[in-house]
Amino acid sequence: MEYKPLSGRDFPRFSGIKTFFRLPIANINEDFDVALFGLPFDGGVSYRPGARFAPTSVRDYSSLGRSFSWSRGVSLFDTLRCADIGDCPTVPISREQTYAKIENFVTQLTAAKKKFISVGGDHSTTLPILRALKNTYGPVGLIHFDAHLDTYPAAWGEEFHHGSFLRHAVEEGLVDPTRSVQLGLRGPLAGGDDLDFVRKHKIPRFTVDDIRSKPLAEVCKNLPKFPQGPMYLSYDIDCLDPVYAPGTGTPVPGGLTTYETQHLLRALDVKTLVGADIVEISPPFDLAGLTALAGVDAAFEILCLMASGHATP
Ligand SMILES: [Mn+2]
Repeated sequence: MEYKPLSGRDFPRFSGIKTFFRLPIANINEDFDVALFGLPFDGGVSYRPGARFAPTSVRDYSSLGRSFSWSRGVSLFDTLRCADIGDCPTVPISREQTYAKIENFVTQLTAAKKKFISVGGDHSTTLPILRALKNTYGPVGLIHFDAHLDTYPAAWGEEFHHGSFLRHAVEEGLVDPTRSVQLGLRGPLAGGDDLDFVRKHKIPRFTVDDIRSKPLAEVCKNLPKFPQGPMYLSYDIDCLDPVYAPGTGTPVPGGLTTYETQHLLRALDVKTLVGADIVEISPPFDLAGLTALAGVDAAFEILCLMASGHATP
């Protein structure tokens, strides 16, 4: 098996069974490098639901995906063997059972020595992924694209929701804060003390103001480098301005452009990216597929980033 997308020359891009990037469907233990899978769960949202439908929508729009990165000069699917392994099982009415299933699913992937991109799902799904990674790799470094800090306290008496994954990840020792960075943050916040957690743990941050205050090339040059240790990337689509990603649970005006996130992703210097997720795409609130397409674009850039190092931990 070659693990390459179905040719757009033989089968037009609107035809064929919809998998991520028209890749073959595979079992976890087959001989490929990177697994793409869906994570259809939105039981952790605090406002607009719908992210459970994201894997289907992103698969659909990924039929537009191409292989050759012009900026890197790399043919992605010649460098990395990628496959769609279907969806992680979830329980729509139980966050607890879903967390157990996600942790088990990702543990199988790491046991099979596979890197992966998960297409969520709301941001609460990142925590059980990080728990699974800790069992294999120890604490990982985190590259976190988001409008929100995601270090918020319990909501309605519930600790685990889509705005608290990072607080739990740090408190549980799943993430090494000093080997991490947050990008795309912006206000308004609930209160000034929202920043206490990230300040206390010294998590480096690039707000949208930080990114816009200098030429983009200069910002890209000054991003932190991650030359060692296993790294994980979590891409919340709401890092983008709602103009670029209207279909999301908690949109925040004043965000990044797709062009800026492309350049930030290309500028990252990461030796070993073991996994990534793209979360918070809500197709019922999408317009003309813009948000799903932005998710496809992020997936492509993240796969290119994985291909750029492709070191095994
Ligand atoms: Mn988030």
